[in-house]
Amino acid sequence: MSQIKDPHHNLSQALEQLKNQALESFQNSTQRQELYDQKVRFLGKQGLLTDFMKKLSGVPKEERPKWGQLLNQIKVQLESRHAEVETKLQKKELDQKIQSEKIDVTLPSAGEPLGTSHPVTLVTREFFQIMSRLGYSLNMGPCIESDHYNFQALNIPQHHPARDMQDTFFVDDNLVLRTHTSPVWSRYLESNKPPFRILGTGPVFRCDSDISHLPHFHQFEAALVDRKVSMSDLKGTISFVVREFFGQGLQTRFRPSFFPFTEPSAEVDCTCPICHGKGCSLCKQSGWIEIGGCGLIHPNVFSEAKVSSEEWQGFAFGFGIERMAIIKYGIPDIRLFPENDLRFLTQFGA
Ligand code: 2U9
Repeated sequence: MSQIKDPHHNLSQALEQLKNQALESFQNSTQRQELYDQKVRFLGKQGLLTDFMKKLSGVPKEERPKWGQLLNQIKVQLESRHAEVETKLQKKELDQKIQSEKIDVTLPSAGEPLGTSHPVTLVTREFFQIMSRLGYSLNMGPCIESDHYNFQALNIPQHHPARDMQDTFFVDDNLVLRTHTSPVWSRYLESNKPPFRILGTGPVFRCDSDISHLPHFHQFEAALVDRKVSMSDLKGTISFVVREFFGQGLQTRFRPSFFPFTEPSAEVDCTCPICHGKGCSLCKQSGWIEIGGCGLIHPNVFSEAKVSSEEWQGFAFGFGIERMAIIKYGIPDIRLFPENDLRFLTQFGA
């Protein structure tokens, strides 16, 4: 202010005071809002510095540029202090935020609930474990299967009435969604030499849906091919598997039946694992429950795969996985399986 001489001494004193007051207000602001209010108060369009400029109308014309320059310097000085304090307050705010949101990464997690295995997986796994102890190994095949492997190679030629029994989903004239896991067999027989013991399992598809049927369900099949295989080998194996799976002491019985790929064929019942033969709602008071089908492999299946049925015989049996789970776990409705409702799924083992 030394360059401003009297007679405007009062004016320059007032300006100095205004500047110091503004610097102090900025400096003392503890919140960004407070700082902003002070900026408006001093530097705003209707602020004290603008007011001051208006007072310069009383200053002689030749001195006005000096005053203009001085006011500008003060404005720059105030803006720079304001920016400094604002940066400081911003940092303080950020530090406070970081402090309040601080996460202790060393704390133990709240924990995610563990998933459980689907009952279809549990049953498949258990059958697999039982059968692998008897020397069987698993073979997989495609879900979209050719007419040849799904039907023809299993003694179900064109126009055979058994094709109607299977409620097939057709992909095109030659491809179907496999209606059973037996095509695994027709493929295996073609390129492997007996003797062997093989399992086939996985999803199968049938155009059928009601309280006891799903259009997409799972089968588990086993077949053994060797010399001098008889029905008694088959019955012994199934009885063993049923007892291992449902519990010791259960009886099995075989009712004559028909499947195109086995001859003779039988349906398999076991004493109801719930009431042990006394009669209950699951077995419809009969004491017996149907669990699957079986038979000795039909000679036509062997000849389709160019295997001599004179030299080799075999047995095969199949279970519906969902049906096994319904019986074992007392599941009331087959439609629960594909729904993926956690209230259902979490009732089963890990
Ligand atoms: C070959 C020859 C024969 C597999 C067999 C059954 C009987 C059977 C059903 C049980 C319930 C299917 O899910 S289900 O509806 N399966 O009744 N399956 S014999 O027979 C074969 C397999 C392969 C080479």
